[in-house]
Amino acid sequence: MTTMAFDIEMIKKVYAEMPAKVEAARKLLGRPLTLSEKILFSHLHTDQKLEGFERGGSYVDFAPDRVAMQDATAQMALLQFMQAGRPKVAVPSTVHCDHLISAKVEAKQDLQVATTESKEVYDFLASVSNKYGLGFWKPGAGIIHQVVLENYAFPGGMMIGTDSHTVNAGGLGMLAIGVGGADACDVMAGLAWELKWPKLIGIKLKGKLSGWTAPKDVILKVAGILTVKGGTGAIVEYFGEGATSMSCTGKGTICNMGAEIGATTSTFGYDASMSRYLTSTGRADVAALADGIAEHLTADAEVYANPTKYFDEVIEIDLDTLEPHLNGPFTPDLATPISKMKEAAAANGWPTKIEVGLIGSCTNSSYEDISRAVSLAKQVAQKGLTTKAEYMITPGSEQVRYTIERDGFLDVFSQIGAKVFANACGPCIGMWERVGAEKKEKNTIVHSFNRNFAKRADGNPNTFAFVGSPELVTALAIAGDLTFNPLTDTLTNDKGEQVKLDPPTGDELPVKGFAVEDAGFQAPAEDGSKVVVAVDPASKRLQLLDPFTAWEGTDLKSLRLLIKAKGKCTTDHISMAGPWLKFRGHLDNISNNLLIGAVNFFNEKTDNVKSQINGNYDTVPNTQRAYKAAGIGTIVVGDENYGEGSSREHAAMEPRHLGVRVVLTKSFARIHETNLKKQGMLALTFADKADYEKIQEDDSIDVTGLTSFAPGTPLTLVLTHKDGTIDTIKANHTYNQQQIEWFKAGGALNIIRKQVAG
Ligand code: MIC
Ligand code: SF4
Repeated sequence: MTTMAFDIEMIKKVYAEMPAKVEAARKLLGRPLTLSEKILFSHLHTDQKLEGFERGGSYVDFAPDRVAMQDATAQMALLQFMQAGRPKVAVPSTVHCDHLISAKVEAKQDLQVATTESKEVYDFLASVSNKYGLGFWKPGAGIIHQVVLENYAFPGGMMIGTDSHTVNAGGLGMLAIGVGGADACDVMAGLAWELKWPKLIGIKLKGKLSGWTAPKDVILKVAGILTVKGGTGAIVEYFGEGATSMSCTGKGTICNMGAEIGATTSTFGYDASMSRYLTSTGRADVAALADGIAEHLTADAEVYANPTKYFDEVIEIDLDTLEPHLNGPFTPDLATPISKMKEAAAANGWPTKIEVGLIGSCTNSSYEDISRAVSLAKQVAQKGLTTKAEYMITPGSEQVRYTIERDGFLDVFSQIGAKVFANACGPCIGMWERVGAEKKEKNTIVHSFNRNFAKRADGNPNTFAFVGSPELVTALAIAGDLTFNPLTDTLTNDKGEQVKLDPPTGDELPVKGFAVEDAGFQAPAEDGSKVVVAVDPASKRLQLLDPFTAWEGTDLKSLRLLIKAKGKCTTDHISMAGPWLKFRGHLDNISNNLLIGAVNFFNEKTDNVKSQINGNYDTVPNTQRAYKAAGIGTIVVGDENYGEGSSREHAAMEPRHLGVRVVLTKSFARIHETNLKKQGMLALTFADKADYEKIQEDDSIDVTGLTSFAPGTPLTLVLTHKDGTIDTIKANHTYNQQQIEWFKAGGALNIIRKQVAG
């Protein structure tokens, strides 16, 4: 464990400048400030003028303090960074190897397989890190967001990360925001990072958590209230007695899963729980610095006393009465309190036998989580029970894994037949070699992860996945029954008696402190100029990037409809993970998964669309490749919240690479919309959502108004239908002047390249 925090000088500088910046903003606005505003205002880029920015309106340039990337997105981010022509990253940055490790047998063996299979990619990431001055966390070190929380996050800081769950660091009072690799590339290259000034949602946590209710239940409840798009464009700031009485890692869980409501990020004000966590993870120095400016690391008192005056929306949740929840299946916002599960499962025909319970992941693998789950696992032997479902654990970091092994928790889990997988994403991202999944049987699993979109964990579209706290998942795995309510129901033990599980208990932090032998960190070379980064031109996994072509300078004529996607179309539907993760560094190869999960509106099938070249139905990638070969541009049409979920910019680069010109939807998820713009695509929304119905399968579509493309001016789409009739519709966009330049140049990277060359 480190005895001094990484990048302490940078933290000192942020703290030294923060009070004056906060004061200037308070003076300008003439009112008390929320925590989110304090952090935003104290991270304006030096070229950004201080103004009273319009929430949900102004585009503002920021200077984040650090960048984090995980292996599945870092490849593309760093391939782009290598084109920027800089010798070193401009801000502290790290790479974390966590997404490419399969969960099959057990940690050690699985890790060995991964390091062999993905050697080329790991070597690439390690050498790029070494060359350009990035910290490198080896496979097995842990999941990015846990490692960041344990080592890098600090109250009042601002960071970006190429993963939607970067927001986890809000648990330590940061503004941590998920972005695509192109955004990370900008910041690492020393450029400003642009974000629309967010709206602010305040969530007051009344009362205190107790018994079966866990931090996870707060965010499961919030997701039920706000839905998967209710947080779009907003920062969520939590406060109240329930917030300060909760552990720092519990706050992390809440912020982490805030990605599932589309929020830009979530955060909590600095408090004693954060100080305890910093100290326990070897950063007493950061805690001391934070204590020194504590008043600036939380909102002004008037804000939390009168939240409706300062937030755009305020939600109150009473933790004293909050029930444990299960969210799902197939979407993280379908929230059911455990007491209602029996009814809900019966009404919806959800299979109630639980096959597998899985705990861990980046959002729920803290020492506290594990210790509370262990308190339930212990009761299995004590009360003469048997665990009915399979049970699996993916620890979030080597530090946590080592410590829970030392403290005997892994032994307890092994007594209930648990499998411990590598400290990695594993089943959460479809890297789960689940026996029998290929049979596509209808079945139910429960897990403490974030996402439960169709096919996500095991590739089986008939797996009904429900999200719950690690405690509830453990109780349900013991019972083997989705409708079991541990608060009221009993289980039959080996003597035939009816027994109840005692509510979970645990330790917020290890009493004996954290320990670890090899945390898995590799520091970069002081001078990386001599380090050579080699990419084999014959590689199937890595491919250097060619610049995309610039806009041709005219309106787009006779685009063909590639697909009109029906209903939910997440980034998992657009660019599936799991088996495809291995191609994340090779744009052409990964493009073979383009939109294979999206449902075609016209035949309700996935990966089956009509080609207007020959009238035949084929897969989406084949059809699009044929259009590309014929030089025909295409358009993708989508429903609400298109591109929900991940930050993976592959979901924007693949259509760009294969010749899609426009993505037209009812609405977008934030990160995906930015990713499309960055890659030089047109991301448009229906001015009238009902026009979605006007798009027909054989349409030829013109996009006009591009020669006078300007902020705030809608574009016009002319739909020529097969029978010769024409519909003219309006499409809105959110491009500002700079983003229009990206479109014209054929992508933001082309502009950076030019700046470097010139
Ligand atoms: C996810 O949870 O969906 C992922 C996999 O971590 C993604 C990143 C990726 O696709 O590589 C995310 O959340 O951004
Ligand atoms: Fe990994 Fe899952 Fe967390 Fe994404 S949500 S970073 S896949 S553990």
